[in-house]
Amino acid sequence: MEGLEDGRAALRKARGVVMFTGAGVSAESGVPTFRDPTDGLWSRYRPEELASAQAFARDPVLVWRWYADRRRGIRQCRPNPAHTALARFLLRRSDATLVTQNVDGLHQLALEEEARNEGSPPVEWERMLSLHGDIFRVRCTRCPYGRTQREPMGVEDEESLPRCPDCDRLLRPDVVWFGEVLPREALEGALRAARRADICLVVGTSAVVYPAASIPRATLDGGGRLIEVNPARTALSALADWRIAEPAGRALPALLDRLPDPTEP
Ligand code: BJW
Ligand code: ZN
Repeated sequence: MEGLEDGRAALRKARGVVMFTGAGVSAESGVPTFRDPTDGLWSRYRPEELASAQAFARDPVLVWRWYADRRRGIRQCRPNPAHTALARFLLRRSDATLVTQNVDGLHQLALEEEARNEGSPPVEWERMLSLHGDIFRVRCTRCPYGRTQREPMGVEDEESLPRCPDCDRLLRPDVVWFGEVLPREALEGALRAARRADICLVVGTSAVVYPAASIPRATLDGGGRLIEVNPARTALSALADWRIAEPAGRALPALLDRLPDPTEP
């Protein structure tokens, strides 16, 4: 794997590592990406046509059916070797931060499982940051009501749309749509960690959606370097110091496993 040995050497020496992930890290778990070609049910829509408040206002049944389908699919999915390698690295390296754009919860699941296997305490919240929300949470479109809801939802028509138990308005997925602001503390924490990091490891993202895509750029601005893991070239490839053009589930265990912790004597 080209870039692998140099990438490992750079990670071994680095102080401060940010791992920035997108949909590609979950592809080998069976979660569809947003912009790779597919022939699935939803392939004729672009994400902008479904993931926005305007789309929801226009056709809440269509948007909720998309989310209900995705929730059903993701519920069957398990973390893959890429999630596990990232979780182990995060547990072993106190100078590492994981920043994800994904809403599928698979990083969190892998982290819980690895922490349990290794008998480690959970990582501090500021080292596992989700920028685009959680597909298994719902919140009210009007009042502060919100909760985690993992059970399947059957959405067929207007009448079956989920409604707020407090004010009866429509509930929506607790995710960040186009035109909406990202959770402030998570975005600020991610940018702060990225500016300080020697290395940003970018995995499975097309890096076209902002402000998330400014995270690897913050590492470059701070004088750090990029490692990209992605079978396809992206908006960031020309800026990467090392590129590993392989699926994440193959590349990440080879890149991250058994790296000594430079912060330990
Ligand atoms: C593999 C693999 C394997 C496959 N291994 N790899 C600056 C410039 C231009 C535009 C803007 C800008 N700033 C803001 C904007 C507007 C907009 C934006 O960025 N638009 C661009 C698309 C043009 N941004 C926003 O609106 C954001 N909000 C905002 O800016 O607020 C401020 C504001 C408020 C009010 C007015 C004005 C400004 C919000 C963006 C929210 C994005 N939300 C979504 C949906 C989340 C909920 C849900 O899941 O439904 O987030 S869209 C979708 O894209 C989702 C993803 O997190 C995000 C990124 O996608 P990702 O993860 O990169 O996936 P793909 O499919 O694109 O790529 C997959 C990659 O994996 C590919 O490269 C494959 O090759 C690779 N791969 N298999 C490794 N096995
Ligand atoms: Zn409400």
